[in-house]
Amino acid sequence: MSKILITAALPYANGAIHFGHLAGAYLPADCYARFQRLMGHDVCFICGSDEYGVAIAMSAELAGRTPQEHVDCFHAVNKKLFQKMQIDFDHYSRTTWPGHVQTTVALFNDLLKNGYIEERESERLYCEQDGKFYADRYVVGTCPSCSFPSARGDECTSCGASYEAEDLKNPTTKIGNKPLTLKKTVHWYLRLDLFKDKLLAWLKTKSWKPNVVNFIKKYIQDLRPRAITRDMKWGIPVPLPEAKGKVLYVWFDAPIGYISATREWAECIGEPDRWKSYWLDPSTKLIQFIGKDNIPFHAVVFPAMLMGQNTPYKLVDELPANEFYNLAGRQFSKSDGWYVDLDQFLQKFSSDQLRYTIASNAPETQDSEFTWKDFQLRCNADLSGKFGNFVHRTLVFAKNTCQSTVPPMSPLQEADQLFLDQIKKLAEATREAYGQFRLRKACQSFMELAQAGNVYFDMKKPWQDAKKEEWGSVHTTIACCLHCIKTLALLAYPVIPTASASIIRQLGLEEPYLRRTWEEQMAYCLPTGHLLGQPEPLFRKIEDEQIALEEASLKK
Ligand code: B3M
Ligand code: ZN
Repeated sequence: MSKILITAALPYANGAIHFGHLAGAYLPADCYARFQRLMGHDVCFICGSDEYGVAIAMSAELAGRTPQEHVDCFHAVNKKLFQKMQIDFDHYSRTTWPGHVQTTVALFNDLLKNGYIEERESERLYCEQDGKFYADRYVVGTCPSCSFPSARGDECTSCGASYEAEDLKNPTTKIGNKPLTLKKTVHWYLRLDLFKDKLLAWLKTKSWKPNVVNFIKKYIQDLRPRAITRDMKWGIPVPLPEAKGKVLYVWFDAPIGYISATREWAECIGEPDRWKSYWLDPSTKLIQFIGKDNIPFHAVVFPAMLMGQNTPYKLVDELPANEFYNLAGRQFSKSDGWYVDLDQFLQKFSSDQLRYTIASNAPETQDSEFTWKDFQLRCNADLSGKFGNFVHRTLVFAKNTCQSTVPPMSPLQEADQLFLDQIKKLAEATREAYGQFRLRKACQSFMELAQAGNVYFDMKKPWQDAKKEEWGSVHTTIACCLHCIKTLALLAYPVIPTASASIIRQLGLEEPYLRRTWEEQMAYCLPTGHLLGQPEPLFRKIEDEQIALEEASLKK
C-alpha cells in the first residue's frame, strides 16, 4: 500500500465552476482518487477555494461586496457544486482560513532566510487622485505590442501578448478610468533564476506528458526574479515590518494552500500531525491535477518555492495537466453568455451523464468540446443503449426466468468461456488506463465490455433456450451476464459512481461491497442461489426536443 496525495487546482472563489473546470482538473482527479482507493492505497484528496488576488478584489468591488463576502458566497457555491457532481474530496478548504497564513508565512520566512527572496525598488503604477498603487488587472491601457486601446493589465485580449501593467501605454484604472503614473516603490522578488539548474536536473527525472514537458522547457530558459508582493489590501500581509500596506501575490500563497488545506484536513479528523505523513514523507506520491494554463506555477514556481525550504516537502511526482474543454467551438465565457449553468444543468440531467460525457471525451492530448448533440449521443447510445440496456435486460430476464436468483454457471460452452475471457481482458485494460490517467481509454474499455455483453446475450438467445426448456444453457448465459454486470459496476465506478452503486443494489449486494478493493471485487463470485434486488433503469434517455431547447437557449 502506498500513500497517494492527490490535489486538484484550487478554483478561484470568484464565480461558479463550469464544465471546463471539471474537465481540466476536478473530474480526472476524482476518478483517479476513486481508482486508487479501489487499488487499496492510502489516498488523501485535497482541494479548496483560492480566495485572494486582484481578480477577486476587483469582482467584489464591482459586485458591491467586500472581498470576504464575495469569497464566502462563491466558496459555498462551488463546494455545493462539487458535491452535486460527486467530486469526493477528503477535504475542501479555503485560503482565507486562518491556518493558511501560518503556513504561508513559514514558507516565506525560509525563502527569505535562505536568500531566495530579495527586496528591489521598481516603478509601479500609482494614482495621484487616490493616493495608491494599482496592480495587474486593476489597470487597463493601450497594448504595447498591437496598440489595442483597452488591453488588460496582465495580457492583451486582442493579440495575446503578456506583459507587466507598467508596459501599457496610457494606463488608467479599470474602475473609474483614473490616470496612472509611474512611481518608485519597493517589492519583494522570488529569485527563480537561482533554481534553474536544480529545476532542470529534477525535471529530467520526470516522464510527464509531452505537452507539459515542452511547455516547461521553454519556460525555464527564461527564468527571472518574480515579484511576489503587491500594493493592495486583500491578501496575506507581507510578514515584514517595512512592508506595510503590501500583501503577498496570490500565486505565492495559493499553491501553499495545498499544504495548509492538508493541515486543516488533519485537524478536522483529530490527528493534527497527520498532514506530515503525506507532505514530509518521500515515499508519498504527490499527484497534482491542473488545467494547462496552470503548468508553470506547478512545474516550476511552486517546486522552486519548496526547494528553497529547510523542511523537506514533497515535490510533485505526476502533473497530469489537461488541455481545454470548450463549449461548441468556443471557450466557456459567462460574460459573453457562452455558458451552461452547472446548477441548472444538474436539475435536468444526472451527474453521471455529465461525468461520462466529459470523461469519455476528456481533453487529454488536445482541446475537446461539449456540444449538446454529443452529450445526447453519449448518454443515449452509450450509457442507455449499451451499458444500461445490458444491465437492465439481464436483470429483468433473471427476475422473470430465474426467480431473481443467481443461476448455476455450468456447463460452459466455448462461447461462454470466450465471453468470460473477454471480461477479464477488458477489466485489465480498464485498470491499466485509469492508472495511466487515460480516462478516455478507460471509458472506451468498459463501454466495450458492456457492448460485448449485449452481443453475447443476443448470440446466446436465452429466451429461445427457455422456450425449449434448455435450462442448463439459460442458466449459464445469465450467470455469465451477471458476472459481467458485477465487473462493469467495478470498472465504471470511478466515472459513474451513482450508477455503480445502483447496480450493486440491483445485484442484491450491500453498499459496503463497493468499499472492497479492485482485487477483492474481481475475485468475488456471486454465489449460486444469491437473491438479486429489484431491476430499475440506470439512465434516462434524452429526447431530441430537450436538446433542441438547450441549443436554442445557448444561441440566445
Ligand atoms: N486559482 C487559477 C485557476 O483557477 C488558480 C489555481 C490555483 S492552484 C494553486 O485556474
Ligand atoms: Zn495586443
